[in-house]
Amino acid sequence: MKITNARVIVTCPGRNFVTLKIETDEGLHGIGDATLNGREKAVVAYLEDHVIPVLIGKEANRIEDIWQYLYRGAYWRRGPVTMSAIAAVDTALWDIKGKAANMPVYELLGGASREGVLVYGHANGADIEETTDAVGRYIELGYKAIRAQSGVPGVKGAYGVGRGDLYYEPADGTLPTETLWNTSAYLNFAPQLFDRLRRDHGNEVELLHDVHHRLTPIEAGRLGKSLEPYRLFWMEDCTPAENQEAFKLVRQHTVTPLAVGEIFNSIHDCRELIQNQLIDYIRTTVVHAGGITHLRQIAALASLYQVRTGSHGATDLSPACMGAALHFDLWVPNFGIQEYMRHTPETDEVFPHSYSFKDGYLHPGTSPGIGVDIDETLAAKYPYDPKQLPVARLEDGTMWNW
Ligand code: CS2
Ligand code: MG
Repeated sequence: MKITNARVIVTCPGRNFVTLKIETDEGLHGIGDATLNGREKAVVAYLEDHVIPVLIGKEANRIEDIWQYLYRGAYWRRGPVTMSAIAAVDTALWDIKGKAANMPVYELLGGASREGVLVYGHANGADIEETTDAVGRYIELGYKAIRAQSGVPGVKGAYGVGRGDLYYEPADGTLPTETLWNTSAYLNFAPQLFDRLRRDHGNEVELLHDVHHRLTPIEAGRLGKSLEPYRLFWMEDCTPAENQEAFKLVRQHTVTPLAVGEIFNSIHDCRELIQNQLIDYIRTTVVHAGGITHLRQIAALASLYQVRTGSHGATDLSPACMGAALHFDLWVPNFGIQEYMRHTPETDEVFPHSYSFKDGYLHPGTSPGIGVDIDETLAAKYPYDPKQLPVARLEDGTMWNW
């Protein structure tokens, strides 16, 4: 089965998505997500200029060889743009292989290891009152695990206070919006938030929190310690991870479980974190970390150190990524949790899919392949709308991590 055609589809049904569609001489096609929030066109160019020309004529069955060709064969390795492009090819080829075998991708990987995929959604609000109400609404929807973010008194533009209840959209301007950050105010406030959430909602619901790279390692250690009484499922991205050793300092000071990895694109970004057991959950995703083929390697390494998966699944990852992720999650032995921010009804229409949510769990469905397709006619009705992620500064003007 040869690859006869491949093309990139850019659509904006509520937000921008980049999708690669690969077609074969046997009439089967597959799709893969290539969306990199705020950098969409860079991946489009990489795919169109450097990837698609070498795909035409290749054997669609040879997923591993094509992965190696695109990764090892290219002199310039790794990085979010390259790895998102490779991920899109990889996902589309797994989709095709599943369709050719008439099996859902989780069967090709080794079969289901569980009945459903535990997911968490985002509850957020401008203050504690709004956030606790939002957590209550998620509990009513059946969620067993909920990420809670709140505006911080005195901080203009705390991370994670999104627009809309079920979707999450931080990319909001043609130029980056400037937000302000105040670490002291945040560190004083965060324990108050979780104290209130435990008092209002009890101990059964799993609570998660995203620090979004805002703290230094010692500050992160202090936050983790101060949140211990509220038994978080995890504290995410507590400090930037370019220096993997930084997490040693955090780990020394707290037993709050640590999650990191949504911006990683390779096993080398997390190898030391995993091998030194500095984290509990690895958040690499199908779309930004080289597809199912590479995610499988990361998960295998993680399994040796009792690190479990907790893949990124914000609204800016398309349904094609979510579908592929759910096949992976249903199979992977060391599964932890899957992030699940919903898509708008317009997006769901553009990407018809077989996955479904019930009682806090998602299931990928049993359709052959990844169980997600793209309606190209509908997609064409939503033209690309350039949007950038915000930036953050300290109150004195110093650039900070968003
Ligand atoms: C966030 C992301 O979901 C998360 O944990 O950190 O939503 C992130 O802000 C966006 O995906 C950026 O595009
Ligand atoms: Mg995050």
